[in-house]
Amino acid sequence: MNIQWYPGHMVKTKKQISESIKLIDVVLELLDARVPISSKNPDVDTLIQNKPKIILLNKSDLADPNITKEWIEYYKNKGIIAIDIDCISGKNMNKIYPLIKELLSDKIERIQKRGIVGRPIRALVLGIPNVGKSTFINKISKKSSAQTGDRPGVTKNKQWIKVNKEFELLDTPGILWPKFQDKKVALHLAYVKAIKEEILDIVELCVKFLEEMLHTNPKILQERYKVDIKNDAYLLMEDIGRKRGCIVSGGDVDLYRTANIIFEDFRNAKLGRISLERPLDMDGDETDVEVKTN
Ligand SMILES: Nc1nc2c(ncn2[C@@H]2O[C@H](COP(=O)(O)OP(=O)(O)O)[C@@H](O)[C@H]2O)c(=O)[nH]1
Ligand SMILES: [Mg+2]
Repeated sequence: MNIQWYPGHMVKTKKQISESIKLIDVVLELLDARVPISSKNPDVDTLIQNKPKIILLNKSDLADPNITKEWIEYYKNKGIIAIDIDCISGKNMNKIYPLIKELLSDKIERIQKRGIVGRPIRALVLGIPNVGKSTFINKISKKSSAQTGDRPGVTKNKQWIKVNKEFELLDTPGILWPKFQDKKVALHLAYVKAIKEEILDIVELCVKFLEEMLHTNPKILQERYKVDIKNDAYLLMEDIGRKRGCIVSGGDVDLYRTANIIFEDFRNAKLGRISLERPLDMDGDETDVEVKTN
């Protein structure tokens, strides 16, 4: 199975991001809390140069909360601020601006000393496709529009979205393509649907997913699908399909339907809150996205 991206997009998007970087004070890097290694674009830190950054571990509602804690601790030890959020419920959304203020306290003080008033802090949201950039921007701005909407005389600049009177977001987030250093990164991104399924063989993908689950979380499969655990992921998938009534005429298992059911379950946390990557899977430093293969 070969998964490829289109490098043409990357050149354009990198240029856009470099141009946006000049306008902003802080970068909000969205990662998928279930796959913080794979959902990180390794070029981010070069692209953003020395701009302060906060990592937002999004979709934390789908991730294992204990592993998310490990990640926050991991970043903290590296001097990087990270926070778990969930753009559906809005969890921790109100902590973001206070964190930014803390991170930029020196800069804010400098600006104030120069007597400049009303200069908002401006942020850029960055992340790979499907990590939740649009949902994040909608959520954080909607929440605050109620607070700021009744203030007259606020000139609206289309390019910026007001979060509060001191804080704005660039309305077009930076889309970064993930980088596939190894096959596991590509697979993890496909499992969380960061890669379009049309370019993948979903049955083959599901066999891989079950192999990984057999390795890390076999009980979950047993409990959810009431199947006996066996080492052969393909046979296991057939069992799951049979249990779920995914049978075509002639009695064969409809593996395509089975794969769809299993991925739906995983992506909606019906298999529980599962994180596929932990800090101890990290090889090297934060900018290195290699995932250790089993
Ligand atoms: N469960 C869950 N789903 C989320 C969260 N944030 C975004 N999503 C979903 O992820 C999908 C992609 O989100 P979108 O904002 O379009 O991603 P973008 O491509 O980065 O702009 C959508 O179906 C969102 O509803 C979250 O925190 N939790
Ligand atoms: Mg979007």
